[in-house]
Amino acid sequence: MAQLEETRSRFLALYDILKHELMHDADIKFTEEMRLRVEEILDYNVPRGKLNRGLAVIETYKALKGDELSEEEFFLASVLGWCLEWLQACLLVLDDIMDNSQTRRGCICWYRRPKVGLNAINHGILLKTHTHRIFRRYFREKPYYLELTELCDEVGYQTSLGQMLDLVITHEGKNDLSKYTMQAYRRIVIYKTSYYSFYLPVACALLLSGEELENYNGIKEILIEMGVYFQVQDDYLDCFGDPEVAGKIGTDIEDYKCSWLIIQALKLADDDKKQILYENYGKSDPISVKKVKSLYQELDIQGIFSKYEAESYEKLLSAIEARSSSVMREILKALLEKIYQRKK
Ligand code: DMA
Ligand code: MG
Ligand code: MG
Ligand code: MG
Repeated sequence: MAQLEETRSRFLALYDILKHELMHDADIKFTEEMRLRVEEILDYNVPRGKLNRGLAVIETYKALKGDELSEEEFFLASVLGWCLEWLQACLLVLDDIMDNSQTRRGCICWYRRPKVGLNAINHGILLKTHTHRIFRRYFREKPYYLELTELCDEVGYQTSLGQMLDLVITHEGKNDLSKYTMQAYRRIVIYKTSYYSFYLPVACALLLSGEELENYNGIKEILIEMGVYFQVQDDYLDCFGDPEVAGKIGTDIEDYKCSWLIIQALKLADDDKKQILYENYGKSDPISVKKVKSLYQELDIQGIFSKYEAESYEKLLSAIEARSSSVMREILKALLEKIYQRKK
């Protein structure tokens, strides 16, 4: 644990360097005002999260090397880790606008800040372009540069499609809640969450180690399933988590989201209860939201989630144990342990 804390603080220290470089980019004629604005956008949105994805690049790379990293290796893995955190910042800034969210990481959402509003759309794009800029600066000469940029483009594309699906099905669900099936759900969350949250950090570490991604398709499947489990937890916490701990106030019921919880509730509800769901799901008034939550409680959705959580954990663990490489088993287990029974 102490080692992880040390990694985290070394990782955090590099944030300031990357930020400074972006703010003093010789190719751009920055004014002091521009610099300050960029700094404000970055400080608010990039380094204040759990940093799971960024740290996963370093931890995975370390495990693949089987040895302590040199200064140079740690630095490069951290730069790559920060690129994933920059990407995450971009996705969250935009996601909060689309989901009409109130808070993120314990503070008001960026787009709700004074003088931000829909400028946040451009800030999201800016954050994404920063990742390209950092890549170019640090990885251009590396043999894996092309693969790395193509990987990130691919995963960015998949995530956008996932977000598109998330919003499209929400629209369809408004007319017909029966569109909310586990099959539809899996498609959405694999695209919107699994690829960028679980596959991407590990794939980045593999490329950094000089590995070919095509040799790791079995690992990819496990990471995708881990992402599904992670998003089910996210949906659970949206309704039953503590906003103080999670740092965000749930909006899934109000937003008519195809959440894991509503899918389970629809499966269990009799006609009367279904009627209540049809009448109250997707409404923003607190009474309707409360009715949906009470119904979840009546149907013991919390109990069903606990069972799902235990089963998913066991399933993932046995898929991991079945891998032949002990290094890969350790990497995957570490990722799973980090999210098992998470509260934020
Ligand atoms: C998150 O889905 C997906 C992306 C790509 C950010 P979500 O809206 O459930 O996330 P959150 O609960 O963090 O707003
Ligand atoms: Mg959201
Ligand atoms: Mg969303
Ligand atoms: Mg959510």
